[in-house]
Amino acid sequence: MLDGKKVLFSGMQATGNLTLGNYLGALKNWVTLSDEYECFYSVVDMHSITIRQDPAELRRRARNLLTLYIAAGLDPEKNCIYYQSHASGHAELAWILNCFTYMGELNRMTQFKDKAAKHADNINAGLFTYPVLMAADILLYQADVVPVGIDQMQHLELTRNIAERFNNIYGDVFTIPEVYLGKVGAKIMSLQDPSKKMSKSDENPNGSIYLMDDPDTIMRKCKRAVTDSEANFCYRDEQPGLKNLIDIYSACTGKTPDDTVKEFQGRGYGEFKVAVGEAVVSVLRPLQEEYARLSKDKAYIDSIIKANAEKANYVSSKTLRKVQRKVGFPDRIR
Ligand code: ATP
Ligand code: LTN
Repeated sequence: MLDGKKVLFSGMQATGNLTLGNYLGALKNWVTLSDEYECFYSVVDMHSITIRQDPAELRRRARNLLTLYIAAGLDPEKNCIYYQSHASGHAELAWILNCFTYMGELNRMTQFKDKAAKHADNINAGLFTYPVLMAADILLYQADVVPVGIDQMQHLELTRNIAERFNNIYGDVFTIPEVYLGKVGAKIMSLQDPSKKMSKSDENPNGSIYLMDDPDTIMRKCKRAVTDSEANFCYRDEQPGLKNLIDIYSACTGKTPDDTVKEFQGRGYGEFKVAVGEAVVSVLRPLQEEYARLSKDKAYIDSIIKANAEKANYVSSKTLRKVQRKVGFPDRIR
């Protein structure tokens, strides 16, 4: 609890251009939940360097992402929107938690296996302990809830295990966080290969809709989306391409998949794809306009970065000091 409200933590990496999957699976839920919780939304730039980055590019993308959080509708006066690297407690707690995490646990992480296979020339220790830094992010703010897409469930489970292990030894230090998955949109698939999740690091740009794509591009990608030849309008796993489009349409319009099936039953896939494109365009247009406006206001964004870094440090240092005492680090002399 913070100021009488439950705490929410989530973050995204500033690697690549955000996709509709990131928006529907994560960002959109963040906005919905932001009134109810005391929220911390981090641009997790420390996680980004587990993959080699161009420094200027990383700085630029991190700022763009932070601006995008605000453009998506998160009020930075109410929500703590900040860079992970501006709050030193993340790294300090991660070190301590590393000492409470087993190699065997980290070895089981599927994201590590995927990323290690993709970047075989740079399988660094940071990539391996990535989930521990993520656990530190969450536990540092005593988060009750963490909204993420399905792909992050395994990391959340590990976070809970580490927290419970620590609490069993030292007493109730950490809040055990719950995952929050949206009803639709928790796993948006590639438009070109519906067996793969839509991902910002996909080499095929036609598989993903990027949040900054213009309306023509969005429409073209939707029209070209891979579907089946059954021409039978059903919401089922055997028709993954169509199912994905139904998820996208439903998440963008606020309808349920059942309602969407009823609405388009007996109409052609072609007509449905146009409706999907229109629904996506109308969700993204206000976001793009707000982003363009905010990007020009350097002084405002700078003031948010400064104020929220202070808030993040203030809140997180409380947990950090408590943990340091528990594990036996000497008290500071004032
Ligand atoms: P990368 O391709 O660089 O691994 P990514 O597109 O998978 O990136 P992340 O930065 O790992 O994105 O994820 C940010 C947030 O978006 C997370 O909460 C994640 O669960 C969610 N997310 C990512 N891809 C999807 C998707 N296809 N559908 C729903 N949610 C997603
Ligand atoms: N690992 C996440 C990003 C992330 C995160 C977090 C999400 C880092 N720290 C804490 C939620 C809470 C990802 O790759 N999407």
